[in-house]
Order: sequence, then C-alpha cells, then structure tokens
Amino acid sequence: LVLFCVSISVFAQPISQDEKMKWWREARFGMFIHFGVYAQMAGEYKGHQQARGGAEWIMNRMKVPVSEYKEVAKKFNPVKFNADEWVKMAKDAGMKYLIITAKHHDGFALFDSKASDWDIMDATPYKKDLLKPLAEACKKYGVKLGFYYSQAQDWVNPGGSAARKLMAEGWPNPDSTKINNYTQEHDGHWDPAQETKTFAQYIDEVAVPQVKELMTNYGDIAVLWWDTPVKMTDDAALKLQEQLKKQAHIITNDRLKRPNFSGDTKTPEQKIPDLSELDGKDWETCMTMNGTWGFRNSDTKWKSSETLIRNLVDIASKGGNYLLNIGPKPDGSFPDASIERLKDLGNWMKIYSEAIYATEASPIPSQIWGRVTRKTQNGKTTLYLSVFEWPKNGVLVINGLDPEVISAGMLHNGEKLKWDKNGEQVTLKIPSQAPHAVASVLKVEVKGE
Ligand code: FUL
Repeated sequence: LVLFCVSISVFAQPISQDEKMKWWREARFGMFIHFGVYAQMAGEYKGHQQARGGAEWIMNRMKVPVSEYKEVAKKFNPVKFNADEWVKMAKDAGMKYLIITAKHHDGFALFDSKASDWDIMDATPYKKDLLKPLAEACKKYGVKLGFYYSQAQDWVNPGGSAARKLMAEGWPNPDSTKINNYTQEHDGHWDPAQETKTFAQYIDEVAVPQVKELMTNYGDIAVLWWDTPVKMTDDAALKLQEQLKKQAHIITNDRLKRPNFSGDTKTPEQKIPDLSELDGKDWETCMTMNGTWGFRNSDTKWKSSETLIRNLVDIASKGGNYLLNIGPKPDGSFPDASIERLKDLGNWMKIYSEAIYATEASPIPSQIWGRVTRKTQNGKTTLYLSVFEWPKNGVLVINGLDPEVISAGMLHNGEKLKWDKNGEQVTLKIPSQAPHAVASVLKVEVKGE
C-alpha cells in the first residue's frame, strides 16, 4: 500500500517549469508552417497583387467577401502534400519541432473539425485531415509537434471577427515603442456574414471545441501557439486556458491575451531581441525566410542561407529559440527556395549542431568576429565560438574571458589550437583559412561552471 501511494503521488506531481521547458530549451531550432486556403490565392485577388503584409492576410487586406473566399477553398487541393517529406526536411535541417497553422486568421481548419464546416474535410476537394499524417510523421521521426491556433481572429466563422478592431499597441512586438496604425488597417470585419453571431458564441461553439479536438485527436502535442492576443476577452482566455490545464506539459506562448496571460514563452516576431530586452523568460523568435508567412507567388525577398545560419547562432548565443517559417505552395509542396535554404542549414548543423543544441546564452560579451554559446557540466564549461568574420592574421582574440582555459580546438575535426591568456584576453592561434564560409566553430573549455 505504501508503495502504491508513493507511485500515485509521484504521478500526480505537477510538472515544474524547468521539466516542462527542458526539451524546448535544448531544441533551439524549430520549423513554423503557414498553410491554408490563402496559399491558393498566393497574394493575388482579381488580378491585383496584395500591396503589403503577409499573403496569409489576403482575405482581410483585400476585403474578400466570405462567400468568395469559400469559393477559393473549392480549388484548394494540396495533392502533393507528403507528411513524411515535410517532417524529414525539418529534421534534416536540424529542427527539433514543428508548429503548423491548424487554423489561421481566415478561420480555415486544416483538420477534421466537428465544430465547423469551414475545414479541409467539408470545404475543399482534398477531404483529408492534413494534421493526422503530419502527427504520425512527427512521431516517426522524433520531431515534436505543435499547433498554431488563431483564437481571437477568425474572419469566416461567424462572430470570430465581429466588430472588433485590433488595438494599436505596438503589435506584434509589445516592447516596440512605435505605435503603429494597426487599428485602421486591420478592421476586423467587412462582410455582414461575419457578424451573425457574437464573439462569445464563436468562442463556445468553435474555438473551445476546436482546441479540444487539437488536444485529443493528434496524440501528444507539445506546443499550442496562440495568435493574436489583441481584443481577446478575459472570459474567452480563461475558457481556452482551462483546456490546457488538462495537459500541463503543453507549452504555450504569450499570445493568448496580453498582458495577464503570459504563457511560457515570449514571441518576438521578425526580430532578434537585444540583450537589454531580455528578462529571463524563455523566448522564441519567429521569422520568415522571405517577405511573407503564407505562400506568395511574387515574393522575391529571400534571406540568404548565410543570414539564416547566423541568425540561428545569434539567437542561441542569447539563449533563445529560432522558429523559421515555410509557406508551402497550394499543391502542398515546399517552395524550391525554402528547400535550398533548409539544405544549407542542415549541412551546417550536421557539422556544428553541438554549438546549438542544449546550449545556453554566452557568458561573455558579443565579439566582433561572431557569437559564443556555452554548455556547463562536471565543473567545466565549454564555449563554442562561432566565427563569422575569420581573422586573416591567424589570431582570434577573445575579450572578457576570465576563467582558466583547459583546452581549445576546432569543432569540425578536433584539431588542437594553441592559446595565450593575458588577464581577461585570450588569443587563439587559428588556421589561415576559415573551414566554413558562413560560420566556423571553435571549442574552448574553461574551468568552472
Ligand atoms: C502574426 C500573424 O498576424 C501573422 O499572419 C503570422 O501568423 C505571425 C506569425 O503572427 O501575428
């Protein structure tokens, strides 16, 4: 009986924040996927290009009536979607988790929802739950799965957008000092069909049941990624939060409702925070590879692989995660430019991932030649120096390094390096050629944790 009681009480223990966040903090790198009916429009409506913003906003930006948008869904048929391929591409790029838009602001559910006909089963010729095979593939490849769910903006399910203007509060980055003109630009409704119910009805009839579906029909999900917090009511936030209490391990972000529902993570969008903006809370920068989250035909603003790799290193050096977006094409395949970049990231990670996974923020100030991450164990600390600008004179200078150096070497081949220490300045003798054109990593072990 004693044993029985002990095991029950261990089981009933609430999970600590450190236990909950462990895999996430070690992961450092994840894939974001924005996919839905907007991919079919690809940034164009009636022959006109959407002027600004992500292509996933096209319904709102171009004030597409609900009935017309539903017509577009009748063409949405992602026959080339292959869950195995998607997850394998994420895994090969070094990504440890994947977050997909189960429902974006257009309200379209990529899954079989009993709470609304505005889903992939009833509104499209595809008629298959896209999240089911994705969940299976994630399980198969050991990639954690998370769902993005737009709880406070739904432009198609009645009540989801009713008469709610989004506030000018520096969205999406709440710390931004620039108050933007979000209110005027993002008026929540433009078609009477959107207003046949109240927001409270939408929450009870659509949002709460759908969140339950997402939490029960796809195995063990790891993350619920809310978006957008503006104009959420306390009542709605409490109801949604209540669902999450049933699965305490699920990580959530700060976008359920600001400021009092802060979740587990902060979500700087399209930017890497300065050290001065960080306050110890877990954070994840979400970012596009180009100029849009949802697929857009005409987008040309692709970031280079060099930028993406260095962003990943920069983020890890500040103790955060990088959630990098793919906007699949309407047929369900990834754009070629995204595939190329994923391969470049994967090739770098194959050699250097030790400098990223399970690392912590740099203990020393940012260096002019690159960034530093660290791991501590058994009384010693390993510093990973990712060198972006390889010194031509064969000497790498590290400033602000107090503890005694135990060893130094190249990460990719283990070649030992000589060093000199003068106060808090360490000079490393390095090969004349950079082993990697984007970021080469050196490993330095120092005493102490
Ligand atoms: C924003 C959304 O409005 C964008 O469409 C995108 O999903 C981004 C990650 O979050 O707030």
